[in-house]
Amino acid sequence: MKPEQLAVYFIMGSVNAAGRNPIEVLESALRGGVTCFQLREKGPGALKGEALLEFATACRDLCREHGVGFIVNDDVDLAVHLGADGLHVGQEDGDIRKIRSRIGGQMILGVSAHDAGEAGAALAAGADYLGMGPVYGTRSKPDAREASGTGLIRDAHAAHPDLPIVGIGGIRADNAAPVIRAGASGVSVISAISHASDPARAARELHQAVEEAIMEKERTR
Ligand code: FQP
Ligand code: MG
Repeated sequence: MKPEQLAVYFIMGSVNAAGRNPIEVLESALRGGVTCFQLREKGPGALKGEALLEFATACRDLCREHGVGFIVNDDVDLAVHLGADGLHVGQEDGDIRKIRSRIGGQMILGVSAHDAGEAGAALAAGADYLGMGPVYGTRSKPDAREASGTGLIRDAHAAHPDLPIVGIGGIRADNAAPVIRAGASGVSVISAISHASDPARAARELHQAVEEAIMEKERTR
């Protein structure tokens, strides 16, 4: 995968849209310039069965229209069924090698990692990118670990410079730059876009912050 795809990585499920139509929130985020989307249908009120399939299909089609990667969280069967561009799994979601063999070599595989050891193991098992965090505090994931800051990204990037990393957890436009400086290719957000009064604008501001940080990094290299 191209690391640029991770620049502004939006994650959302139907329950994250702050009472609005989630498809409209996604549409707005895509218009604002998110570079990747993960469907994470999870928590109280999450869609299941036919309703999930219908919602997921609408998300996939919208992402396709905008030429943005569509990644499914956790659900291998759903990812395969929809012909998603990718799948994201965490350390508790099963054996990464087995998952890689189920989705085949073409589909993007993202893996959550919390230290350089998990990063190396994920790479060896076939991960295309890592999600690392929570960088700052988060309220979007009740079972999230303690905020880790940018140090873990720095360590994992130093150990595996060719493995793209996206930072996650409490990231907004005004605190995104240190994540990029630490070596991440992008930032991943749920609430910074899905709860924003203007999701397109929130996406645009994140995009600008990430682009500026990347250019700064290239200048000082
Ligand atoms: N990083 C990313 C990404 N996406 C995620 N969903 C996670 C980390 C968290 O399995 P996990 O993955 O630890 O928890 P959950 O399945 O509840 O999300 F890199 F894509 F930003
Ligand atoms: Mg998971």
